Amino acid sequence: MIDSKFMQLAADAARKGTDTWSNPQVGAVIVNQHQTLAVGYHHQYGHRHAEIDALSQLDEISQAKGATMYVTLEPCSHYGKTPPCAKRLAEVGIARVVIGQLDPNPIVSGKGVRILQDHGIQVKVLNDSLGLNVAYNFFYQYQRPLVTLKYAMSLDGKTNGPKNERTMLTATAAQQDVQQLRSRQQAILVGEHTLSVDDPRLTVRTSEMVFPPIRAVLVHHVDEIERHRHLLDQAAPTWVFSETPSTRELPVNVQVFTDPHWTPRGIVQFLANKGIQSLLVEGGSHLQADFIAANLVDDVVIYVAPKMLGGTGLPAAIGQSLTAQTHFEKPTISLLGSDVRIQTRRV
Ligand code: AOF
Ligand code: ZN
Repeated sequence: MIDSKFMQLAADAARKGTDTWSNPQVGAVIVNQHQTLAVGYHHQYGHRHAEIDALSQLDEISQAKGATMYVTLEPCSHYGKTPPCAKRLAEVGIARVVIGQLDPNPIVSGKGVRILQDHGIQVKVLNDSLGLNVAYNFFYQYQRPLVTLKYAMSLDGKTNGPKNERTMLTATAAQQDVQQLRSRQQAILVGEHTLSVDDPRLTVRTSEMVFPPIRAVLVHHVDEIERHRHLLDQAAPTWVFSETPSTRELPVNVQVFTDPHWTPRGIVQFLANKGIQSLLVEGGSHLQADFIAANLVDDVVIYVAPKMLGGTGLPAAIGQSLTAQTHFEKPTISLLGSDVRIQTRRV
């Protein structure tokens, strides 16, 4: 009971790390005699780990002696960008470590706990679901990014008006929510039709990110990108999945990956090899349908705007038929202004 209370505090701290890229969000709390002495978290990719951040919040490092650390993820055992946290906790005399979940990353997994125990530290693993690092956990379990499908539609199921022009369906609150959703992704993918109709910027504009999601676009010919100059700016990396190689020099943040037959599975496998843990598929309808048909949709976030478009507007996810229905969990539904947000995960 007491343990889960302090773990919640650590989890709340973890969520403050909004720019951790492929690293997990981790929080740590140092407690002695039921008193919280320090709270820390992993602020940004490449920065110190949560445990070290918490230690640095102590008035005196000697306060760590005999204390309990609550940490949402197993302390690391490896010399990475920083030395192993498990060793540091032993050095400063932490007596007990309560861990939210074991680290699925094979460079750590179980080894952190062993170091702690070898140094006589008492270890307890709660295995409570803290809801942290969903994509990180998924990536190490399935060796591919977690794919989220997102679209906004009208009450009559259309994503665009009949004239093939950009149709703003949702209002401010839902648009802000999309920014949040984007900020939690490592890559955002759109197809050529969406590029030409919506000309999306594919950036996070609500917060400054050092590691913004990669803007990934699937096009027939690489030159298509030239018509969307903002994708060539420095705001984020741009990865172009094209059938043809580039014939001219592109800015350094733009990379072209050529394959005459890119498929959803091919793209997902390619991203997995690059260590990408999360992918948001934003559109359009045909690309979404291809991901559904390939059974590559893990999460969906759908916004329904209280409007009718009628006529011949493009419906959501239209394309190949499925051989079997894909089932999703009971959805979470919320109201954002006048728009309905539906989120669910594959069963
Ligand atoms: C973090 N933050 O607070 C903890 C992590 O690339 P490195 O050297 O920073 O190591 C990243 C790995 O360290 C990560 O995959 C996870 O296994 C472990 N723990 N990482 O970024 C933290 N505690
Ligand atoms: Zn560490």
